[in-house]
Amino acid sequence: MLRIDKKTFKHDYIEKFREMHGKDLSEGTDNNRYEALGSLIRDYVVEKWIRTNKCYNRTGEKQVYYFSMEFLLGRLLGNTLLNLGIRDTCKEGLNELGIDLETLEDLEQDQGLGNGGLGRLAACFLDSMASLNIPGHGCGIRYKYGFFEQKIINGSQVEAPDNWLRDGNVWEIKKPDKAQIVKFGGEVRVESLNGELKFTHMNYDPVLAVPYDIPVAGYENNVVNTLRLWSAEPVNNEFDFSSFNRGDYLKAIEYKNSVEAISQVLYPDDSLYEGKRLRLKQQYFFVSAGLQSIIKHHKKQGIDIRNLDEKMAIHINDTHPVLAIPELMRILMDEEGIGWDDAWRITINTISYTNHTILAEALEKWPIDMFKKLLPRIYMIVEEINRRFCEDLWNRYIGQWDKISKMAIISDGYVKMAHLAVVGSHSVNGVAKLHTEILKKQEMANFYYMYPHKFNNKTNGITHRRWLIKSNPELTNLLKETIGRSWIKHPTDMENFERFAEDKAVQQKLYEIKRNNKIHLANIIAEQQGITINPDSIFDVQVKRIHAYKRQTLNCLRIMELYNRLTENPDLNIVPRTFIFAGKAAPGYYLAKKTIELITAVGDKINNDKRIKDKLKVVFLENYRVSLAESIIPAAELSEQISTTTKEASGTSNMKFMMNGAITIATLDGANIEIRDEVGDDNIVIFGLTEREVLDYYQKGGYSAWNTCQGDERIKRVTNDLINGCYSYDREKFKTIYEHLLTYNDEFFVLKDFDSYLKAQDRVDSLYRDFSKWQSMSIINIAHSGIFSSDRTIQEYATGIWGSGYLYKNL
Ligand code: 26Q
Repeated sequence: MLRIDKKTFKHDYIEKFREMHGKDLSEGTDNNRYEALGSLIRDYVVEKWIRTNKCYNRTGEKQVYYFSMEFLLGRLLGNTLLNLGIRDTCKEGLNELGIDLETLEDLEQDQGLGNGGLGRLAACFLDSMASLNIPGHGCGIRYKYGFFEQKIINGSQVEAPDNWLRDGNVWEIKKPDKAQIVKFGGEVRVESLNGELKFTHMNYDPVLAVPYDIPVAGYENNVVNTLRLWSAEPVNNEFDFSSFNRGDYLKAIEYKNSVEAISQVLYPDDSLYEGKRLRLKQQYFFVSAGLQSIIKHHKKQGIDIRNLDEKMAIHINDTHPVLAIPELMRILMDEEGIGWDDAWRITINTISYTNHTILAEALEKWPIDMFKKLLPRIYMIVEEINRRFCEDLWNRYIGQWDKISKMAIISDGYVKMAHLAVVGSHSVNGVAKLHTEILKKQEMANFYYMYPHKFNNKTNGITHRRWLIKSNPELTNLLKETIGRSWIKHPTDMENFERFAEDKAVQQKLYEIKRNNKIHLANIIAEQQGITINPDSIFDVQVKRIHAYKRQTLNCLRIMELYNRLTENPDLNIVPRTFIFAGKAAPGYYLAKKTIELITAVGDKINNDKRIKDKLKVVFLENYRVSLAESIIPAAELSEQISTTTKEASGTSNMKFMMNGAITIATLDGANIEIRDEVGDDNIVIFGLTEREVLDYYQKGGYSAWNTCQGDERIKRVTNDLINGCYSYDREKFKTIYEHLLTYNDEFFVLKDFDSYLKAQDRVDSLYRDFSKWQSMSIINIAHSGIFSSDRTIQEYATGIWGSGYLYKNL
């Protein structure tokens, strides 16, 4: 914990402000004030950072490196203050200076270097590693433009660049002296020297990788770990304008642009995987830079390179950083002179891999030609890994050519990254129990049969520091008042809260807290969208990336059905509801963009229909991001987790909602199953096809969307409403959605689950009418959410995969 008293803080702050802005505090803008505060807090952190690093060097404990293309951190100020244990001091100190801390916190741009779940998971993991005293660091790319900014214009998504660095970034420190060279293209010369092969990479295009370090402070434990993000720059001597003639000058500019393109922008996760050369470049760029710097660091610490696997663990977040496997082999063999077998042992022992999806169309594979040209030496190594692996397969599965070619790393003209990840690592994990079982039984069955010891489950988690303590301070206080503080360091102690499930006073308090959070969100909605919503209606929320498998359409069709019932019978007795949606569609994903248009069109119609007396409101909040999620989730009462069973690997927003007291309506998919197991059937609302039923349809066929529609008047009517002008004068506007559901026999079973979903929603309505029942459900959900803290997840990774952590108790 940082020991700073209010007086010192105020003094430091005033000084910092003057030094930074060359004027007095009273003359500054809020932005000036934010910058000075951020910069001061960074200074505070730096001291602990230096101490932490010295300590790591002194004790030589195993270091964990989490490699990820995405880190979706959101804002850092509030959480850093919280973890340093000085948020209250600063808040009071600023107050005395006439400054509101929250106003300044709201000025910080989100660091949005991720698409969604996978990137946010990486951010939660960094927070948990630091908080659990684990020497764990992030390695990724410093994209100049993060995930695009979403605007809703005339009901449709429009993308704008996310220029998050425009006003600078107080949290990063550029480290030019730690820059690395990454080599692309060219060719490899192979020579035989004293009977050994020597590989020399020639005529390559060099790129300078420059690191920017961001401190990751643990919760009240003095640990500060590092997130290192790499930025691509031209190598200096290649870009000396004065020595170029005109032709070379243009070439030099081209070179500069092509280099800078590497860390220019984050790729959006598209519905269909496309092998874009620039993305492959990004992947090798950060993996190579990261590994080079890690190995140099360890050598400087005097460790024997042959024991590298005892001193570091490298985790790869999905296959995106899988080139870490051949790159580590390259460094060990070509630069350190180690033979293949030893290099392979070190590599396998070092690398572990998490799979985040079973959607076959999302699996990464690269055309051989592209791969070979861009990364000639890495390709040779992958070829050799593949050759040895296939030799193994030939010995095991004599004559089974089909199986061998299915499992090969290189086949059908492609390099298959998931296969490389399984073969080149010692651990492969899924992100929820069901997901891991499906990997073992279906998607990776062949690999599981061969390497059963590699496969394991690590159910995802979320950091309760950001998603409860920081974002829901009133609920945090209620927990402290009722069960004390132990849950903050031991989140499963939240179970003690269950004792209050039937306590009327606590129920009432919980209700009031939720209502305050709802009013706060209602104000944001009024300000942003100009829509007035009723804080006494049920806040029914689905916020996540827009994707067919997540089935926002199911939710939307059900709203349309309810609306039909209400227009026929305006006195229909339902609890008023506000449906809240938010989420981004990949720019090239037509159906997802149409889904947004449908939601906004349904909203326009319903919100302006006087007949239904404000019983329903539909809101689509623009530009979903971490900071917006922090306002939405504490206000939610119903959490929509309605993906087609088997498709959502885990989900993590489901855990955030639960921790904030929302009741979940869900299919038995991903981590929803584990949430159900925790709270019991009475405290969650489950509907829909089971895993078995879904897999049977996929394997044996037999689903007819058309017949399902014909057999249900409600479905007939709502699907017809998509094309009869009900929600748009342009009858073609939602035709794609209609066709996807009916003509193409929707592979996500929206219509099949419709009836069961409606019944589940009716159960929600009647549960909500019973005040005491609803509050007690909410309490039970909160009480059982501790297991979904990413602290639990990280503890499992550390002991089960990385073999790290338990030292550094007393920094
Ligand atoms: C791939 C190729 C080209 C461009 C983009 C991509 C790409 C980028 C991001 C592919 C996938 C992603 C992200 C996937 C993701 O977020 N998956 C989610 O991971 C969460 C954390 O484990 C799970 O909870 C979710 O269920 C899963 O969907």
